[in-house]
Amino acid sequence: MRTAICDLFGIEHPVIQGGMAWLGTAELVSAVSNGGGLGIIGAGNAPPGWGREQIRAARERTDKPFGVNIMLMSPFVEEVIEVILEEGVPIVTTGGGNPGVYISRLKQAGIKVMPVVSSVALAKRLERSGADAIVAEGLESGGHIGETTTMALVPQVVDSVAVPVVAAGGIGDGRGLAAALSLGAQGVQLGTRFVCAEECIAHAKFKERLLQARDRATVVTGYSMGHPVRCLENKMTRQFSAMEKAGASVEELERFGEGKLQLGVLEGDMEGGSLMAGQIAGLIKEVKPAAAIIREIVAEAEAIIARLSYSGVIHG
Ligand code: TUI
Repeated sequence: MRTAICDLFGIEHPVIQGGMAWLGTAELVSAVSNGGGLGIIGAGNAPPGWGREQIRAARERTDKPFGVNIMLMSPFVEEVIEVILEEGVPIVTTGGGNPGVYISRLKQAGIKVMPVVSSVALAKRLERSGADAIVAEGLESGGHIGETTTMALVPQVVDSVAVPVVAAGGIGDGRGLAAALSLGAQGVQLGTRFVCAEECIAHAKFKERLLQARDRATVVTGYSMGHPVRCLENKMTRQFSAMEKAGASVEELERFGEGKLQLGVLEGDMEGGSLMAGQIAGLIKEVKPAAAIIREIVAEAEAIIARLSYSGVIHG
């Protein structure tokens, strides 16, 4: 399947892997890119040396394009950008903040920049700053989220910018891709579904939790800090919510949260760790190779589009 996003990034299918902290490693990224999608290294809060290692390891595993996600709340943003420039990474996505001040530097180096946003206002501002495309991410997503659903946000962003838009949040299969295209998006970004890729280094217990998850498995904590985060509900989210209810300060909450993501997703502590995941977790039924995930999503979307066209739903 070919869309404007495929031409922009030089990829075969308009399926992008979300830049997941600790899980967007060379193994997953190269598998997604080799499968015709776009793999994204998740720089997260990791020190810049980690990102450099992942970039080099991904290069050894694929000749296809891949990108790096800059998490703008990281203390290492400047250093991560230096690494990206030094290593000649062709594509950058951003999350968790406004990347406006960094865009011109990245663009001057010939890098394609695609910020992830959760509002129309920021999408418009970043298009003016030179963004090549925009990911419109709804509150169904895992991790740090905004306040608008994917269904409501995507068409509003599509109508507000001229650059291609990618839909994210609550998308896990070909029905989601077909829906996103119907909303005017040129592609999709998936995180949770790719956690259940064979090549993802997530702890086996986390993958198993995702396979067991139902529609209401996730909760959002962190509203009191102005920094809502969606995770699978567990002891850690219940403790976090209790602390928020008791009026804990932002510093206390930040201290409590430190290191919890690695503890959960890498070390497999299913109750003490943070298990960031989106609402689509309940849809995921098996672990399979990233390339198979992409192939199935695209085939399913193409079949849906053909069926709708044939029955006259689209071309009446
Ligand atoms: O960034 C994400 N999702 C994330 S980042 C993340 S990192 C992390 N968080 C806690 C502990 C450890 C690691 C986990 N999930 N999605 C993209 C996204 N960006 N969603 C919403 C936003 C956003 C929010 C505010 C973008 C811009 C923004 O701007 C505020 C401003 O300054 O205008």
